[in-house]
Amino acid sequence: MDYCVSECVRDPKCSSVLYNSPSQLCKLLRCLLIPEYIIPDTSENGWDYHASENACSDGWFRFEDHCYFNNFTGSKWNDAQSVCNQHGAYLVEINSKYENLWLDRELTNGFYCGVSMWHLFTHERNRWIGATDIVTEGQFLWSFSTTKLDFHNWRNGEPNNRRKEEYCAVIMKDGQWNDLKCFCNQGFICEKNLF
Ligand SMILES: [Ca+2]
Ligand SMILES: [Ca+2]
Repeated sequence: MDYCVSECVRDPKCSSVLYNSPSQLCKLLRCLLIPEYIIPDTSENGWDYHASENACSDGWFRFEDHCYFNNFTGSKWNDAQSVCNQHGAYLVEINSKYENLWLDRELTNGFYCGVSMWHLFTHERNRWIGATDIVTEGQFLWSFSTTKLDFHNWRNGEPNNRRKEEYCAVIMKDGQWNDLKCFCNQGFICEKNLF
């Protein structure tokens, strides 16, 4: 277990570990497991669990120095922003292809700590992100930072402002972005600083 924990300390993306003493298998995880998400196999088959001190709080995923929360159930874009604010966070602002890739792999494809969580999905796999052009059509801004997009990953032909009523952006299940009507219900991703 000590070896496993020190591996986690060395890895900036590691938040917790699962260690199996019979097989000496060590799994580094990118978030803290919350009890109801721990897969049934783990504790029963000799797996020990250890949480890092430099981890995001329960249910939040760590990527570099930020923590992310994945909402499955769906809200309007404004309500999603409010929920994030209540947690001291904001709708995710995706600043690089690495952040986009990580979000796609960890949060939009149904994995939690690298474990498939499809059974928990109650909503389609779009996630609201913090980009909107509600202020000036065609000029997307990050709503929390009020800055122009420093990175984008629009799907071909997007943003298309379909029917002239699409002002809020989602990241889709393939990691590409689309603009949608802000008042439709979508899942969303909150982001905040780890430290
Ligand atoms: Ca970010
Ligand atoms: Ca669109």
